[in-house]
Formats: sequence, C-alpha cells, structure tokens
Amino acid sequence: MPHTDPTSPSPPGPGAPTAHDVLNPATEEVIATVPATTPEEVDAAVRRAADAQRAWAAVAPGDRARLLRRFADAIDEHVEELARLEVAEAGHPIGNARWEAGNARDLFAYAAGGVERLTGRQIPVAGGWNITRQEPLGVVAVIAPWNFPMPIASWGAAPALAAGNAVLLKPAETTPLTALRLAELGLAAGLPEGLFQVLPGAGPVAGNALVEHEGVAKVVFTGSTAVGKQIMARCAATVKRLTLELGGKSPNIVFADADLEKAAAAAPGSFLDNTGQDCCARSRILVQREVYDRFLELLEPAVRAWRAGDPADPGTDMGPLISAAQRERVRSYVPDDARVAIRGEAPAGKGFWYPATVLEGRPEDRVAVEEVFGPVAVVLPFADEAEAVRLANTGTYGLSGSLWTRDVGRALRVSGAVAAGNLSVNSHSSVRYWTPFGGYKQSGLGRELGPDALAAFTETKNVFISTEEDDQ
Ligand code: TXE
Repeated sequence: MPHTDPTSPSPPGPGAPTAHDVLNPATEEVIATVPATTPEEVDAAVRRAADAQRAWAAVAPGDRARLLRRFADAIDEHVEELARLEVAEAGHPIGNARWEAGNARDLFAYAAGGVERLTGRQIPVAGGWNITRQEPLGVVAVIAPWNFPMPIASWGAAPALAAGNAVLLKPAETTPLTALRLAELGLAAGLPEGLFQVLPGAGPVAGNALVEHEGVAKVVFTGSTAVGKQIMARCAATVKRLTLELGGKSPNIVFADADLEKAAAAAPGSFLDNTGQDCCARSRILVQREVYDRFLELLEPAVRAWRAGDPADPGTDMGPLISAAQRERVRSYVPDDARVAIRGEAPAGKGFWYPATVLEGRPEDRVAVEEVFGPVAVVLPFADEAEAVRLANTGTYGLSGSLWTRDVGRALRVSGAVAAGNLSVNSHSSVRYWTPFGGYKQSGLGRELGPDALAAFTETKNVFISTEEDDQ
C-alpha cells in the first residue's frame, strides 16, 4: 500500500509485529498470543465481507432480525464465559464484566428490533411519487478500544449489521479475546460466513489498512483524540463516513444546595469505575466554595471504601490499569509536588495497579485539563453558577458531565449551558443503549446508540417516479 503522507503510519516491514501477546493486567502473565492481521489479510477480509454483505442485504428484514436475536441469545448463554475472558484480558472486576457481556447481548437484541422499523418515507410531490429509502452502506470497519471491549465493539457492530452492512471489527491490541469469541458465537448463531469478522492487530497496520481501504464505506472509531484526528484526515481521501467517540474530561459540578451526602457517596464511582479508564469519567470535581471542605470530608471515606484487588473476586470494586504504559501515563499526571487530598490503597507486586487519588489543584493544571484515564480526580472550587459553567466548558472536550443541585431551574439552566453530549442531574448515568451518546467539540463526531443508531449505518436515497401520462 503506497504511503505518500509523511505523517502516515509506516507500512508493515520486517519490524512489524506478527503477533501480540495478551497479558492479564492483574498478574502480568501472558494468557494468549494472537496473530496480527496484515494489510493483505485486511484486503482479503474486505472482499469476503463485501460478498457477504450483498447477500445479507437481500435477506428479508424479519429473517435478519431473527438471526440477530439468535446471536443475542448466544451471547446470553455465554455471559459467564465472556465475562471471565474480560476479567482475564482487561482486569475488570467480575461484576462489571458480567454487566459488559450483558450489555453486548442487549445491544444486539435492541438492534434486531430496529431492522423492521427502518422503513424510509414517502413524501408527497407534484407529478409523481417520491420514495426515500435507507440503504445499507456496505462494509463497515469498527475500530474498538480496550477500556470496554465488548460494549464498544457492539455499539458499532450491532446497529451496522441490523441495517444490512457487513462488519470488520479491529479490537485493541491488548483486548482481542472477547471480540474473537463474539465472532465465533455469531457464526454459530447462523450469521453468514464473512459478515462479521474480527481482525486483531496493530492500530497503525491493520487499523490503518481498514481506514485507507476503498472497499470500506464507514469507520466507527473509539479511542484517543490524537488517533481520531489522524483517522478523520485519512477518511477524507475516500470521503468515508465516520463516527468518532474520543476522549473526555467531564465535570462533576456540586452546588452548595445539593444533597452533599448523596453527591459524595456517588462521586467515587464516577471516576474510579473501570479504574478511571472511562471516557465519561467525572475526573474534574467542581465544588461550590462554601461547601468545599465539607464535601472533601464526606468524599474521603467514600473513596477509601473502594476496594482494589483481584478482579475475579466478587467483592472487588477496582481492578488494575490495562498496561504498564497506561500506568506510566497516569503517574505522569501526579507529580511529586501534587497536592494529594485523598489516596486509596492498591495491591503491591505484580499487576498494573494504581491507587485511587484525589488532588487539589488549579483549573490550568495539566491534570485538570487532559484526560488521565486512570483513577485520578482533581477537585476545584467555584464561586457561583456562572463560574461553574465557565470551568465546565473550559478545554477541548465535551463528552459528558454531572450536576448536583436541588434547584430545578438551576439544573435546567446549567444543563442547557454546558457544552457536552451527555449530562446527568443528581446522577452519573451517561450510557444507555436506547438513548443517544456522543461528544461535543473534540470529544467526537456523530452519535451512537439510541433509536437513530441504525440510520447512522445507512445511505439515504431518494427516488422520484413520474406519474405523467406517456402522451405528454
Ligand atoms: O488509544 P488509541 P490508546 C484515550 C485515553 C488513553 C489514550 C491512549 O486517554 O489514555 O486514549 O490510549 C487503534 N489507525 N482513550 O493508546 O491508540 C488501536 O489499535 C487505525 C479514550 O490505547 O487511540 C485501538 O484499537 N487505528 C478512549 C484503538 O485505535 C488505530 C478509549 C484505540 O487506540 C491507529 C481508548 C491508526 N493509526 C483510549 N492507531 C475512549 N474514547 O473511550 C491506533 N489505532
């Protein structure tokens, strides 16, 4: 594949890895070695997918829905197995991992329900009839990250398949095992050969080959903003359709009139869940000045109550970080002179552990501006509603956020004023498969999930049929 752009990733040469070791991040043991897909193999996969897609698009909608429901049932029957695989490759606590496998199941079941409702429209016009159809795009590439491997892969794959497309899923180098198992379950459930393929491998090799391939109609990417920007630029070469779900630096705004006990009890989950490796993590805690000290007092025991340890133990709240590199990255946000307000415990020894950490700081500190993607939050005081909104809107991200208040008018004003795609009031809930999800500003492009998810995997075609009589 020719690479003329100097910023382009290097083509795989003799130095490119031919396989990736998958490590258990809680023990650092190698649990599998997975071959890396080459650009030639990506090309062959795209051709197979295109053939499968043509046949799939011709299947009656009711039959497509039935097959996707069977796939959802197959996932349901294997929730425990998939969850255990997720614990092993991603280090997620078993309870979270079961939820994630269940979420993948729910996504396929929900998407199946949309197949027969992708109906198009008939819009009245003069001189004929006018039909608007929603046609599948063709082959869709889903490039997934490692932080929620099963849910995020399914956010793209389920609606894309339901809308009549084929899907090529490129999982993250660190977490390919659940994706490979999902593809096996899909085949066993009756999905046609070639329709849903998993292509493990390096982002700059297999991922980039998908992005640059002319036979791929759309890319759905979830990952870092830096790689998202590169992919967006490369998609321009073939005017590929693109959905981006990038990073976040979400605020958790606590007003003085809030139920402080409730806000403090909920705050740890909002930045410690998944060890903070969550694009919606509320890692900037903005607290109104008059309740700042009281809130920190309440927050401390709540943070300390989070138990970090063996992810396979059902009593564990927080597992390790995904890799040694991620732990180094997280460490870099907590310099020696950082003002540590709260620090939790983490296991010593093997595993990529990092303790829950709450810092006091200033809005311009790097840790208050950049996505940490680890169990680290910064607390910042604010004077009034205007300052809270200004701080919340600082920076390039706009994915999600929470606000805690008992004043309904304030809840609505602030929800309207904060530039983010997903907000919650007196809650930290952001992601539901039946409501839209995505970012403002540099947090993303387009929306996933919700009732319009299938439409995002279609091309709109308008057909005019003249009813003029022939003799005119
Ligand atoms: O992400 P990458 P990384 C953020 C988070 C994290 C940081 C780095 O802040 O600390 O990104 O994580 C594939 N062409 N998020 O380095 O590299 C790659 O193989 C095509 C936020 O792991 O963006 C993997 O499958 N694909 C985020 C996926 O992109 C490429 C989730 C994500 O990896 C590619 C993850 C290329 N040139 C990280 N380079 C979220 N929004 O939830 C890499 N990839």
